[in-house]
Amino acid sequence: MATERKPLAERAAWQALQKHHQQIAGKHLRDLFAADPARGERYTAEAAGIFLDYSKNRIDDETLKLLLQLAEESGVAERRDAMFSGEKINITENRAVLHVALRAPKGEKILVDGEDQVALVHEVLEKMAGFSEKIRSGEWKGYTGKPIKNIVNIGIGGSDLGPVMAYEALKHYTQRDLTFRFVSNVDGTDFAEAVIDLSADETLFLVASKTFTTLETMTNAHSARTWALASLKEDAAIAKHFVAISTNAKEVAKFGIDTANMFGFWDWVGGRYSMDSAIGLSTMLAIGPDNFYDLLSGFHEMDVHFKSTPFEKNLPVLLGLLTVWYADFFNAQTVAILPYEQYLKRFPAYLQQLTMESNGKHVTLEGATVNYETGPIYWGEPGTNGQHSFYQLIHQGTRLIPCDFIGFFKTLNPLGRHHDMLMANVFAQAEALAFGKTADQVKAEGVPENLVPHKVFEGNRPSNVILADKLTPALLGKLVALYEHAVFTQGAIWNIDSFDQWGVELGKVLATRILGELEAEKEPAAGHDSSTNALIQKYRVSK
Ligand code: G6Q
Repeated sequence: MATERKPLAERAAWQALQKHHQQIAGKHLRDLFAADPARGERYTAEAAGIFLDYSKNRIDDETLKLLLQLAEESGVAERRDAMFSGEKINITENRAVLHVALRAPKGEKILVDGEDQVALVHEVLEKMAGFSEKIRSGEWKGYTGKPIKNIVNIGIGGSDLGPVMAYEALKHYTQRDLTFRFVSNVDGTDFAEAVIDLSADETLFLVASKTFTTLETMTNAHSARTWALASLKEDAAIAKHFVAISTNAKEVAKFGIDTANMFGFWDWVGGRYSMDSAIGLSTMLAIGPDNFYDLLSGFHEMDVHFKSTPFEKNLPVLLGLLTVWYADFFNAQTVAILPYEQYLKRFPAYLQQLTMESNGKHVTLEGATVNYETGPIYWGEPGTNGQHSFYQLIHQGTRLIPCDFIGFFKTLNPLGRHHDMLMANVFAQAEALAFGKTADQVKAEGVPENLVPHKVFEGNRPSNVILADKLTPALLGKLVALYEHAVFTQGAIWNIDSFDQWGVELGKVLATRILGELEAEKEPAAGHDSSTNALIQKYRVSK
């Protein structure tokens, strides 16, 4: 698929965007709206039940034309098609990137090395569904004959963030007599607090690890086994209280989990793209197989939209291009994700991994150092809480922070006027950021002269407003896929490998040597820099 392309900064559209930026940077959203009364309706797009208003961005028709031309010159469509057809586009790991196969309907075919992956996906889904039914109905009994009441997912990174986020997001749909806990950190407190009020004979551990070698997860899994055996006594109990989610059957068996109780996935599922694979077993246990299938169908609907819709109406492409616009031309360093939906409280944290692990790269696919900015920092909190903390800086600070507001027409918990109030805040915040308040407006309110500068809001701060009917399993799938493909679009333009994570791999090996030094009986040789040596020494004498 690799067509020779000019380096990004030499592409015609890129250079035209640089010139165009100089003109538009001086324009205020107030003027752009005044000049085009239909702007608020024109700069919108809708697909799969998700409505995107991107009119409050610092763009005009020329910007859009050039950004779309950039996508074209960068081969976004070709790269997308290569992904969907199972090509090994994760070149540094020589792997296909096929999370889209995880939600492809039964009967569709996607081949990798000649083998249809969709059929494999559905085999695992059916196994997960059978298992979930048994746990949810109480048919599956623990070692002492009691049904399972508590489910503890042990995993980290991609094997934790998706499951946690989905559990919180879909809590409304969960079976409430099951308790879910998630243990990720190697800090013993995480495990200790997760099981403090659980009894082992009613608890099931899901050990979720693609590699089954991750230090944190394996340490927690071993502690879980010790904890469970302290009351269940017999090794034979493990089979009733532990299942594995992994690609590594050998290590699973070594740990002592019967591989009949293993739910598999494949090397083409990246950790941060795995919440809809077997890694989502906790989600399926919580919401049930039917809802899980709905989640997958939502993902798939967005995949189809991304694959088949012209770019000017393509939600992930538009979202991705706008991020490139601010990151590379306005030098914006961050993007704020602001869901006005309490159930989405972990969504910003989830997106942090998806976006930053994918596009936090400094070399191109060919290994050349980039001469442009790549992935921005993603962060956020649910509204309205954020309004009472960090929004101040977004409104009146010196930095440009593009925001994504996410809201719903309907709430899952109707309560008096709460939902209208919540949504009034979405619209008001986006409006205030865009239009601000001039000195004249402030003066007209009778504000004393000396306070006027403090009460002026410059405005011209961009945002997207993303709206949908209500938060359902399908909607969550659409929303996640929307961002997955926006990240893909960015990565394709930046010409980076969005699917490797060498920075994470580094972390996995770094601590091992020092751990030995912290635990050694004999004083270790001072083999590090003077700071690290002194820190190790201080810890050894103080622990
Ligand atoms: C995700 C990363 C990383 C990974 C964790 C857990 O894309 O690769 O976050 O998910 O390091 O890895 P295991 O699932 O192999 O334990």
